[in-house]
Amino acid sequence: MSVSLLDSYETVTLEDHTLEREAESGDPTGALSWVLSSLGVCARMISDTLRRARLEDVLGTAGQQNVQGEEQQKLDVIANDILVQRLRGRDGVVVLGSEEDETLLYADSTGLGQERFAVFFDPLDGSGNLDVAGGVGTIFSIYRVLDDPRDDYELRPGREQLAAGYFLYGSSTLLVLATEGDVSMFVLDPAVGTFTRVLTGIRIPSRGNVYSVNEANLATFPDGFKRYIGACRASGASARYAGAMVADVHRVLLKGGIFLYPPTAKAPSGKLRLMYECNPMAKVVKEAGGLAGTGHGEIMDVVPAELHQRVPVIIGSPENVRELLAGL
Ligand code: FDP
Repeated sequence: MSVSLLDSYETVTLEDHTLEREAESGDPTGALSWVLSSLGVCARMISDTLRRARLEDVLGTAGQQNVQGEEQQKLDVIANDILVQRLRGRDGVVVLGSEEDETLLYADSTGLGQERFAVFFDPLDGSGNLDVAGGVGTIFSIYRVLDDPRDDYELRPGREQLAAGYFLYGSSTLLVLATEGDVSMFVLDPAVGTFTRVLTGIRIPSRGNVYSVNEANLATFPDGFKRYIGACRASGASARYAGAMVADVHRVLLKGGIFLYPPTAKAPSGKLRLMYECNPMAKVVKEAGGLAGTGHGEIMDVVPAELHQRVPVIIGSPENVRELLAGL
């Protein structure tokens, strides 16, 4: 009897996966796969920088604020530079929108097979966790660009995202990627240097007993949110809050439950940003069978007015989200 070891080497990398999905969708140009592969390289560079941050003394503040008046960490700046430099030179990427940059950036690119993309990102979400080695992430959102974007690219609702997802730099580095009809998860294999697929066709549990919200703000939440959180407490649900949207939504995606950032006295329109935080997370959760709203409609239906727009967020298992919305 001959023994074959081939099965144990049968892995699907990020690049295999995206090429497969492009071929299935009747668009086998490989153009999107090229952009995602570039994001994968950025994430490997950011992950490596994070793991060495304490050793190389790149923790702490950069001594400047971003456009939204938030203190920038040195690592926010490094992660942003990595993404901007690599993506700007990537064939097909013509528009970039970052949390750390005031305005959209335009790149000269012809595009593979004339496919052109706009990429939005939060380079380092949850950067408040950096000094304590907590989970942080990179969130991204990709749109197809149809017209000549130079100087007047029009921001579009999340429903038009072609792909979206996040890298989570936790005990391992992983990627969750949402494309039309699929959510898959990849883990960075540090020995080989590839993102290897570990789950595909992810479905969020229809209900969960975890609620994830900064309860310190409870006193200034609108009444409907207060009542919902009171009901969660009374029902024996568990509270979990890492303080990084990526880490908190990732738990909800896999285990079920709800993640909230309601309007508060300090942030009357909510704190989290539509284009590079809420829309991509909404796409991930919705493609996995969950729901994502603002309290006044679906997140992905919001027509963006500006790059750094904020919205309230209610995201998670369908039964939990419906229960909250019913009481608003
Ligand atoms: P951070 O400011 O540390 O980058 O978008 C920003 C964010 O973190 C989210 O990742 C996180 O969910 C939220 O802010 C935490 O805000 P609070 O400290 O107000 O709870």
